[in-house]
Amino acid sequence: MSKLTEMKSWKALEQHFEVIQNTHMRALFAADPQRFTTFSAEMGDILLDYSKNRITSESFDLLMALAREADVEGWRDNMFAGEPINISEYRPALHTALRNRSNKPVMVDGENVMPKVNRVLAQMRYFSERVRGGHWRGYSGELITDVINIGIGGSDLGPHVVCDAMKPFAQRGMNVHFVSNVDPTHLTEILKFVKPESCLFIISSKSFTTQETMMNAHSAREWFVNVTNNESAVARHFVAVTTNKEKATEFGVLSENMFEFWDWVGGRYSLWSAIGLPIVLYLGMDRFEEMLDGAHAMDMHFKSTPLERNIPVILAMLGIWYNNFFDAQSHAVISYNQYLRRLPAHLQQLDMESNGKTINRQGERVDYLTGPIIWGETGSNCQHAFFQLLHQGTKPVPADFMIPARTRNPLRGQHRVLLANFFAQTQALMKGKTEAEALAELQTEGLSAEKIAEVLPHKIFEGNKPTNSIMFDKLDPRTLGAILAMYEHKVFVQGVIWNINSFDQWGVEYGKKLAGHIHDTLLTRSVSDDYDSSTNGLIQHYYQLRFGDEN
Ligand code: G6Q
Repeated sequence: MSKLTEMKSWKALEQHFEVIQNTHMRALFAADPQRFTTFSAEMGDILLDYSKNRITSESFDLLMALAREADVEGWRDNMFAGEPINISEYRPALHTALRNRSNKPVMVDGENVMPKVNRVLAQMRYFSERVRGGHWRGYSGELITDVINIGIGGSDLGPHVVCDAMKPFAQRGMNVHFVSNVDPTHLTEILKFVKPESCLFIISSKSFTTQETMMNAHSAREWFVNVTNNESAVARHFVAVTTNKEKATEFGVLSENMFEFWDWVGGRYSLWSAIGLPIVLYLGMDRFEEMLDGAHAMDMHFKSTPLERNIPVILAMLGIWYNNFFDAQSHAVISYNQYLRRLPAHLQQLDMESNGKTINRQGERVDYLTGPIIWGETGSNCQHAFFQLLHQGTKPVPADFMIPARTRNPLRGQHRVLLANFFAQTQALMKGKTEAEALAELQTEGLSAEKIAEVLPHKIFEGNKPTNSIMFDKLDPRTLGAILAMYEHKVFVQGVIWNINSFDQWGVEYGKKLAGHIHDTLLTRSVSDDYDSSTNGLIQHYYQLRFGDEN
């Protein structure tokens, strides 16, 4: 494969960009009344309208040519086939096998992994039915009412976004909590409101060595034993999700209460595995399987739909267009759905941990931009905050807007107002407001000519701000599964184009080691010649604040 910037389609896109950068979407819509039909795609009940993008049919064809030239189809097939595409960790990336509802064999090193995937799913069903049905109780016979997941990063963000989003499907009387931060406040504030007798702790850690998770797990265990004065009840109230059985045993988890997953499941792609256990306890296994079904449907769409109608591919290539040709530094995700308020946090990890890379697959430094900064909030809240920058700021921010057609909570027509805002914002971002339109508006307000001249420049909106609109019927487990899988594949396609490995995370691994030495320094209340003067100055300042003269 030739270098990205030397590809034929890349060069053609560079030339095409010179024309398009001066074209306004208003003109494109005026020229083609069929633009919505031309530039929209569907999968199940998910509609993607990408007509409000700075593209023509020629731009779209060139982007698809780039996807072909970079061999997106070949890489996609290799991923599904279990090839070791995670080249720096020598392993496949097989989150698709976790939701392979067809149950067709998926081979890793000559072994079909589907029997073990199914075995853990069956274990999750059995365990969750016992807990939810009141057969598995706390040591004193109380029903389990509070599931507390202790995990961080991939062992937290995925299940957390799903549990939040699927709240209407939760079992009555069952609460779920997520503890991730090593800041003791996180755990403490949760433990204040629960009783150990009715709590079930899930220690979720692929490695079972992550500092934050292990600190929180040991503190929770200590709290449990202190309050109950019953060490032998730990095994009944602590279960583990991990690839490291040995460490989980050392902690005191019984082997029958361990839920396994495998090194070919990356942390940020793991919510479909046993890491989804809090989801299952909160919603039930049937709902979890519906979510797997939705994700599998998106997998099949991604695997077999021609690139031109393939939703993850389209989203990915539009992202490449803005990232690499318009120099957009970020991408916003705005969901007009309160249940999806944690989606940006999950997508931040998924996207930025996967594609925040500078070195290509051949070990060389890339000379083009890779993964964007992902951010976002729920609408309509953010209209009253950062939308000012989207409308009139100097930075281009392409955005995905997302909304269900129907709400689960009909209240005095409020959802219709939400929809109106959704439509109005994407329309305004596309159209903008011309000087003539702004002038006409001001004139109707009866301002003096002098005042109008003063204020007019501030009332003009350039428009031409690209958005994707994603609409679905109702937010349910199936649709949520499909949406999450859609973003996973989008990120994968972009990684292929940028010729990077989207499945390692050495920056995160580095972070896991960094604090160790400094923690030893803090324990001995010393400073170190190894540190720079800023770090030593800050540490001394901390000692002064914390210990004062006693230091
Ligand atoms: C995800 C990352 C990272 C990881 C956490 C937790 O892809 O690898 O976010 O999930 O650091 O790791 P453990 O599950 O091993 O505790």
